[in-house]
Amino acid sequence: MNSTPVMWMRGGTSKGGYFLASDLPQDIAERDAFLLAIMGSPDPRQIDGMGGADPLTSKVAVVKKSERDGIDVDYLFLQVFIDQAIVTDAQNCGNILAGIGPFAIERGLVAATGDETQVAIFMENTGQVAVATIQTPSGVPTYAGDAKIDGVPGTHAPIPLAFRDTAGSSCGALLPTGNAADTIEGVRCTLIDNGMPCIVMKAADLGATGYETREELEGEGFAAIREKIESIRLAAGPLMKLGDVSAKSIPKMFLVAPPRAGGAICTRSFIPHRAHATIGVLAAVSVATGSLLEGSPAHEVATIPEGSRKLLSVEHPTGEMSCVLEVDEGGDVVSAALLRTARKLMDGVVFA
Ligand code: NQM
Repeated sequence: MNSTPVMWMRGGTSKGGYFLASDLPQDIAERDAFLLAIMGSPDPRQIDGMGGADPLTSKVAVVKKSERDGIDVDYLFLQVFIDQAIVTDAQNCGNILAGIGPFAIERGLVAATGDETQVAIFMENTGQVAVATIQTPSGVPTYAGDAKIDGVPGTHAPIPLAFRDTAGSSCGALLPTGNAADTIEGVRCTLIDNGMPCIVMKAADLGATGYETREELEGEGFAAIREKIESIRLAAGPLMKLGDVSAKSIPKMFLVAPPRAGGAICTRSFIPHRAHATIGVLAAVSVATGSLLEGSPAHEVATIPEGSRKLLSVEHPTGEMSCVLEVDEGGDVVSAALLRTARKLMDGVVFA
């Protein structure tokens, strides 16, 4: 296969190619070879392809009409590595998820139902469901609007995302070790999965402030801390029931610190080797959930609002992401809601 239809979209603070499943090779090895070629991987600059030499812009969504009860479309997320010939479905992506509803309507998989259209999306990577609400004032998605998300210039149409029962998406349990805190390589960590497997540590315990810029996190001065973070990640993989994670993009690594812009907690994340410019969606849900757990490192630095419906502003390098968590009587998080935006950038044909 040499070319195929694609829509290139920004989803939240990420960007990638959105394909109909029927437009890609059904054989997985063939599909992955095609996706590596169109992105220009492996090559640190991805100069011969569409990828932006950043894990946040080397992403793919594969979408099809769903045959599941009550579900509109099935969404498979694929991370295309930049400098290695790896395409992985081992992680989900809540930012790219923001573009799935508009893409599904644009491609005729879902009919618009009025000014707003709800799209129920089965996330194939983790077997869970998200509901996106898309603005469809004249029967087609509109991307223009007043919603602002940090990390994206300007304002766009709001796309609220709602999740239920995301605990244990990849690790089988919210806390795969059963503990709010474990000590790995001498550092207290929470190993948690409320939609995205994450390891949460206090920045101070690693000799960081937790307020560094993305450039500082990726700079020479942070190399020793990055090395320590990677050895914690490799040790934690099997404890999180993820096996050998040396060639996987999970778990994601978080340094947390007290909020300093009126939020609930301040975060810096590695995904897992490059620093995130903002924060992942399901990663934010997982870290926010971790901050509610007594005895966790995140709880020690977080400012948690009262009540069963908690608005947690998760600070990140370029602003914040607001997560609304619903907590049941036992203190367990049962649902999460976040605001994203998306934008159609290009609709055409891509060449391998
Ligand atoms: O955690 C990047 C992103 C993500 C993931 C990554 C995400 C999520 O921001 O749901 O959105 O962690 O690789 O696109």
